[in-house]
Amino acid sequence: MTLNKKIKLKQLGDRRGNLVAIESHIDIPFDIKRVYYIYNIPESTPRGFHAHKELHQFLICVSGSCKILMDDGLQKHETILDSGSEGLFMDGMIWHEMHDFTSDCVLLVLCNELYYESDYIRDYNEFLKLTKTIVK
Ligand code: T46
Repeated sequence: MTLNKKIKLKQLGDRRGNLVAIESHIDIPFDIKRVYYIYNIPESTPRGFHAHKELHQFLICVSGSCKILMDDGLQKHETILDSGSEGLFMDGMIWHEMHDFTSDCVLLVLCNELYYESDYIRDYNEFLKLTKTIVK
């Protein structure tokens, strides 16, 4: 299974600047139910360190850059998000960490579900145990 599910988004910009539109089931493979964004991250402050049981997300760095480390229990992959016209699709059961946020980073995240803390796995050993019960 590939962990690097980057999707290129169509740039609709012109000489007045950039514009990117994201439509459910056209540009990303789910209905958008929630949007959140992360910004103003202090230097050298990592975030994440969890997996979601079910949640599907699409992450776009609309300003600046950050690194995303993904781990499915078998393999790890790190990627850089640094473009407003490209996003990373992440389905459930991927342990992820975000590192090296630039001071101007704004990480926009689109989700297919509302916020449920019960969907988070915040303990890495518990995550590993659960991945062993799933046939990939
Ligand atoms: C993820 C990565 C990429 C809410 O109340 N509602 C929300 O929709 C979200 C996303 C968070 N929260 C609360 C939960 C915590 O008390 O906001 C607080 C900070 O969340 P957290 O520590 O989980 O933040 P990150 O940056 O570690 O993780 C976030 C998302 O929570 C997570 O789903 O995949 O970004």
